[in-house]
Amino acid sequence: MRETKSLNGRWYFLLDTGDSGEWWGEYFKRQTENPRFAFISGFEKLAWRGMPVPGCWNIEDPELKLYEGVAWYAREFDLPLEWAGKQIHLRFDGVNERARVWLNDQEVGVHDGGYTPFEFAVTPMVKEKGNYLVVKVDNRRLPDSTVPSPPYDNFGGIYRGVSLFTTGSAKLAWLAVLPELRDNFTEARLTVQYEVTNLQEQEREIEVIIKIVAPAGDVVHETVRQVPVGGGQTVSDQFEVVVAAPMLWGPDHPHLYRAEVQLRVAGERVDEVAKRFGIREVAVQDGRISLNGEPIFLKGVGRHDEYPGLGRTLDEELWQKDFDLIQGLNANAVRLVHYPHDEREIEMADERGLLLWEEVPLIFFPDFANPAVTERICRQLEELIRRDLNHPSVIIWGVGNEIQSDKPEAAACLKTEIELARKLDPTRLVSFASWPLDLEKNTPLAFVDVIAFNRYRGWYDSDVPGIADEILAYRAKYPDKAILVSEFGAGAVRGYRAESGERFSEEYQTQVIRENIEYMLKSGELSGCFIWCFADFGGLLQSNIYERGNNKGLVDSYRMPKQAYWGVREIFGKIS
Ligand code: ADA
Repeated sequence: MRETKSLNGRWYFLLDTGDSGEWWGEYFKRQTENPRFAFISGFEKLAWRGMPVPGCWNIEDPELKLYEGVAWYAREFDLPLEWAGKQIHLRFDGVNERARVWLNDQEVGVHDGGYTPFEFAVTPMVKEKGNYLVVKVDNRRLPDSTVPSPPYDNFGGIYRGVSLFTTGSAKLAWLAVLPELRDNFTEARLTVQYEVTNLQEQEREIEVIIKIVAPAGDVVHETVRQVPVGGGQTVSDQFEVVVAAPMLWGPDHPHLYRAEVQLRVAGERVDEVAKRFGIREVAVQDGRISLNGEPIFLKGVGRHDEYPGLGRTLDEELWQKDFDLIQGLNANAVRLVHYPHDEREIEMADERGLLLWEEVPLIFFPDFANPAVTERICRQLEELIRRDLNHPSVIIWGVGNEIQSDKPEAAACLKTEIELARKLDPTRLVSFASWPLDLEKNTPLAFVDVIAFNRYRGWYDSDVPGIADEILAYRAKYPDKAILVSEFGAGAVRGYRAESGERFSEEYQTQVIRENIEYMLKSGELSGCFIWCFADFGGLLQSNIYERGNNKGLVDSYRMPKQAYWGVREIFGKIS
């Protein structure tokens, strides 16, 4: 019953290198009583230009390739006639990195964090015709920033979709279904959590009808609850459902259940939402990751959400193609680096039975002495977990990458994040991709379920066979935790072939990956490994005569396989 109108397309765009746009806005407003006129004349005076939404400004204009700063987006829109009397909501799927939004000259709200969606209820300020929407986007690295300039590009802009949607007088604001398996997997207890928003001013009783629909389409459970909600308030509620003989989700059988929710007020249907979820158990048992009670070895790659000429604005076809290529490697797992990816990717992984590590953008050397860093990253972690709680493909929350976890302030941030992740989601594993630091000093490892470390033996470091002893050292210190190598690999220029095994040749890349996996497996203690990385990508860190960006991909940036792609396909094919 929700109706949607896309606001994607060509928007007005204006660079604001001096961050003076808000001053100009006030200035134009003083010149006219009519804010729309002020906005339009502002367009003309300031020479706005066009920009696609979704799109990354760094891609659309080569001169903006390295631009980190403020820019303005604006567009006009009318509402469909049949939306009269409905509640209207405005949704952004992703704006990097801070957004401030105005509709018809009224401030709608702000959002901080470049990779998670956000919504605003806009009914009081939206009109049938001639609405103007203005968004200030800022991707500067401010003191509380959690990502450095390298190792990947900071694509700015409204790079994921924008839309309007309708509801009736109440909205299902959120829904999560968390499974717990019992009695040797013959029974699932589902904790159904949800939030309902009353969009009217007076308190009302909202009837919530939730159906659980099995993969084959039969309704296995129905609950009706009466929830009193104050005017304009959001109320959370939860209850439990037992499902007998559940069809478990797994790589070979990605069965998906559905929770169908309907809200009614005085008998009238006011909102309706369906969310898919899976029933499966991921755990660490005897130092190994297990899925539905069976140990599973993660054969994975790290993947950036990036494509030449598109930046982070990929589409359905490209994601499907990437996942085809990844599954063609005989891989069963993907580490989605180094920030929350588009939710559509997660849905595809659910459908394909791929296992995911998702992570927040916390890298290298943020200023952990600044408490805003921990607050910001925790907010982003919470938004990611709330967005993806229902996706069975997600098995690990990654709370950081190569930060100085041997230093007290970074360690404290990780601890806070880990506690938050566990509180929000007791059903998944928590980890972070560590540097290979002194084991005694790397204290946050004590808090994770899965020890994960990035290690480039054969590339930045020597002694490939030493990876086995390194894994055993982690095992000796942490007998019960699972252990993963979260990054390893080597660079290669596609087409640069050298039998003699020179660095940056396709042969050398294949050899480094092959040897690393051989010695990792010799340790006998590993739960999986993620090759760095699936595809070549941009970024300033690596720039030399062989690469501009990072060419450790098994495929190049246009997804053309290198020799290592076929090598890994063979190696992964032999690991059960
Ligand atoms: C780090 C980082 C990756 C990648 C890698 C490399 O481990 O986590 O993002 O840049 O270095 O290729 O050197």
